Amino acid sequence: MAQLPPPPPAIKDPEVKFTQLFINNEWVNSESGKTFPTINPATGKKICDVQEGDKVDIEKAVAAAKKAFEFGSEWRKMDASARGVLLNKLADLLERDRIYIASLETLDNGKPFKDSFYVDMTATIKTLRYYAGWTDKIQGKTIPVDGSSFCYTRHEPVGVCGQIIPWNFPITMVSWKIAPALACGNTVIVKPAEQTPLTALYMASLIKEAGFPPGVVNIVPGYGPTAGGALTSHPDVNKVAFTGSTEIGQVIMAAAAKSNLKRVTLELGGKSPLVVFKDANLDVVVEWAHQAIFFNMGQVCTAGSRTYVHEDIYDEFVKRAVARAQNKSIGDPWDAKNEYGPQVSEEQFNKVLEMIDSGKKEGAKLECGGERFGTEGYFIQPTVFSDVTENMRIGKEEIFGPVQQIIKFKDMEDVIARANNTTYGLAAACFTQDLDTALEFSSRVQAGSVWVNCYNAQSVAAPFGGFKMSGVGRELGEYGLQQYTEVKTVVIKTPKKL
Ligand code: TXE
Repeated sequence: MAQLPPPPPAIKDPEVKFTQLFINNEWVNSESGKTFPTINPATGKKICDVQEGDKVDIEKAVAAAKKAFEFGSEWRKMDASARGVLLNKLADLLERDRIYIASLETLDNGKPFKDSFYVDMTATIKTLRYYAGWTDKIQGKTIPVDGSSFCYTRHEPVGVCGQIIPWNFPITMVSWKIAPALACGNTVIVKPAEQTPLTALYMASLIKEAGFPPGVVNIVPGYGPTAGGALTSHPDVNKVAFTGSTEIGQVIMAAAAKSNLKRVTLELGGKSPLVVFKDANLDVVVEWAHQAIFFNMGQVCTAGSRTYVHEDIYDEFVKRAVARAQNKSIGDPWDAKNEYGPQVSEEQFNKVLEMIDSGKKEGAKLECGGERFGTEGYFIQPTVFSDVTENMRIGKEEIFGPVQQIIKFKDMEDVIARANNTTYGLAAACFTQDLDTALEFSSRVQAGSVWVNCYNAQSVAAPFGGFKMSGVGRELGEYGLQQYTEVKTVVIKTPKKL
């Protein structure tokens, strides 16, 4: 974990420039005239009102996206390499406005400015550039079928894609969704999370500035059951990509099945095990395990929220983990000395405090934290529980907050059985000096990503997604492209065997 230099000065009161719906490269009000407020979680005060998209607005956006996708349209005629140029141009514009966008993200989401600037913006820009490079490398095959025929495959865009994203990495999630979709030549309608719509809307202005044709990208803020629901059940939407809770993932898959069997990719929740074997180097592991759960105030789908520690080193690990959590600087997200800001919303704040309460009631040992921090905004003290077992709610449910659960284990058999005894399967990690232990754990654990002697080691070039109820399909990397193409087989009769 490299130490980053201090970020440049933030814009602490960034002007909100866009609050309307972005449809067909135009800014429009919602048909109903309704708006909804977006809140600064560091203060609990309203930032501004945003136009509230609903079914009829989604219908307009879908019509625009469908038109932009028609055969012979500007987008369909565009060379694949030119799509790459546009994606790179968008990345350039994000670089240009990086301080402003990172500031807007911190205002709307509450995450420390240094994280918005370094982590979120870096990931966003890299994702766009990575997929910009793929646009003219998406290739089919020629296949030696029997008989006198020439057979080849084309990897064609799926069509109109609905993309529904959460609030924990708002702008990064927009890039994860739109970059592979556009690289493959699709058109999209993005519905940002209602808690954090502002950076997605600003990005819409850059999409227009970059020169994407009208209707290729539409961004419609609104609530889940209304705007989101309309997108998932629309018959002209060919694919839906969603990141959010497992519960809503199931709703989305059902809506997709019922409407038109649209393609579905889901990136859902987790309860990821981080396993510390007894030969691990405690000097570094305590920090990895700490970051694994406390990064982004615990609001990470891959959060290492079950910390399994071998019984021989358990007490020492707990002591050090508690000392590290107590040492955390928390508060004003604009202040670069703070590692940690508020939870995103009052709802999430209450949910996390309720989970902490359940841990206390169900007999886990509260080592530190457990309460609200300060008197304004949605801050929660870094919280550590020891003596946690998987029959407690904090041992099995996703908390999505700054709450570390430390669980004791005996040996490989014990920890593998317990790590896998969950409906989730997003990520897992182990810390050990022994290669055989690392290899055995990596192959037996049921998770889409496994990290050895590190955590959250994600890269845009490597696939990401969940086993079991943590998701369907993979995002990022070359695998991420498969979710945005249909494979077409073309067979041409030839007069001779060629
Ligand atoms: O998620 P939702 P919420 C988990 C985390 C968190 C819990 C609830 O445990 O505490 O989910 O958070 C849209 N049809 N994650 O309520 O509801 C919604 O508007 C279509 C994990 O915020 O899943 C938003 O844009 N769309 C996660 C998005 O879905 C609907 C990140 C996510 O909201 C909809 C966030 C519907 N019926 C929360 N209902 C991760 N995997 O990283 C809601 N939405």
